Amino acid sequence: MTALNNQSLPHLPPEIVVPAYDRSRVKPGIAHISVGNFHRAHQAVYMDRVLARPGQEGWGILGIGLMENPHEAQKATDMEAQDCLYSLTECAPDAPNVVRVIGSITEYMYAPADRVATIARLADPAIRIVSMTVTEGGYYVDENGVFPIDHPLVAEDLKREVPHTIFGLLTEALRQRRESGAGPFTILSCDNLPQNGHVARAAFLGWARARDAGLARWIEENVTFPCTMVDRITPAVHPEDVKRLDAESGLDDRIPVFCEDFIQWVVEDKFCAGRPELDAVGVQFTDDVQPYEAVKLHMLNASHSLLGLSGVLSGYRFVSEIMQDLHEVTLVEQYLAFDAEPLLHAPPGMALTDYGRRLLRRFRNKAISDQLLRIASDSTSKLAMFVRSTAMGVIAHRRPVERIAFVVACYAEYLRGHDDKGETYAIVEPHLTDDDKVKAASSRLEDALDMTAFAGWDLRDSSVFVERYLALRQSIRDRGTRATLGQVIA
Ligand code: CS2
Repeated sequence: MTALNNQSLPHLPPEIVVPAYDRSRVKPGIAHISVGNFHRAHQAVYMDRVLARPGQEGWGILGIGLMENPHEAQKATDMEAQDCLYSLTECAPDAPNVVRVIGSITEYMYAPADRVATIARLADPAIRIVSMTVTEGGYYVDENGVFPIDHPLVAEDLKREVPHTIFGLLTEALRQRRESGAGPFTILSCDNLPQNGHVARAAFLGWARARDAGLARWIEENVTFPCTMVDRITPAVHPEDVKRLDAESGLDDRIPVFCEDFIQWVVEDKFCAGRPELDAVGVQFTDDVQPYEAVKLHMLNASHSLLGLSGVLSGYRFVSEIMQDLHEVTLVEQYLAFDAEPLLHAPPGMALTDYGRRLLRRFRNKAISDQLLRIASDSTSKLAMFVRSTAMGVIAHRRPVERIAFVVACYAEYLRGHDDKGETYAIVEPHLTDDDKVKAASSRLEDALDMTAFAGWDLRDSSVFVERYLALRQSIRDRGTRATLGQVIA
């Protein structure tokens, strides 16, 4: 096994693709908050392509770990041990896997180790973009676009002199930049949220206003928040995947990542402090990201949620398995054709039916075999982003509520933590409140409609919906998820 670091890089076997540039000349111009697998398989890949272009060496990435936990601390140690290099295995359905070493992250900081130093680094004028992947629930903005300054985590952090949250860290860095004359940086959300730039803006301005109204005004006038649509299926990496990927690559990589071969990034061209030449490496720039993001979230991510929740309950654990089940595939096809697509406007040059067909092909890719539990995780936040507007549209247009009622019922049942066969699984729901837990467990099944996940969906206003939801949820309990699904797609 070959170690992976700057020294070994020139000596790796020729079948491994390595950075086509001199990393020692690269300096960070982007700071990325929360360097998860998705960032490493997506934005870092585009930046790896950019850095191979002349004159772009000021656009390396400074990775920043924000969450204070042993997993994040370990990630920082591993990144350091490997000079921030890692392997990415790209899996096409019909061709051998391609292993690339990605070199675009050139520095890494674990913020909890020294928050003051992290803020100072973000205040350095060399940093011109701060991007982030903090998950769907990481912005705290509610269904009315309001940032809740009385949320316990936010309220606690607002009192700290040196804040811990992303909102505090970036706002303090912006304060220093304003004072030093370094000017603003662009705040670039790379999370799966409708209008992610607007949501990020609401969150950061909400925080700043609560802290310092003058600074908030400066941020409002100077900082830009482009909207983006990001897409690449990137499974979780469990210890057994590390072993498998390393055996395949021959590298002793502690932090390998794997993903599908497809990649897409659509970005609003609104960068207040300059940007790298991403347009030269496949990123689409547009004035209006909304139609792209709506199609992606309401077709791809919503299909994922349908498969994840119903699949886990039916006893499946992998997307490649579930795609062999015609009932599940039909559920997705019907949802796309009858629920999601009629409410969407395709972006120029895109046909929704083709997009849907391509999606199913991507899901069938056996070479990646994504985990359904990864997809189902944090449905508390995800359903609002992926399913809410379709659900409300279907109900408002008085169309059949069958599939919407089914996914709502599946979510409530999934929270019970065991599938049709009685197998238990770990529920990862960081945004589920104690009150949600009580409602999910209540014997009055309609109580679940008042959980956080469904805030603002107005589900109770539709008696047709409520009736179907109650019947399907009861049927999942009595007859099992798969039998109930048979009824839903009939
Ligand atoms: C998935 C996404 O987590 C989820 O719910 O739907 O992570 C999905 O794989 C990516 O958005 C694909 O771009």
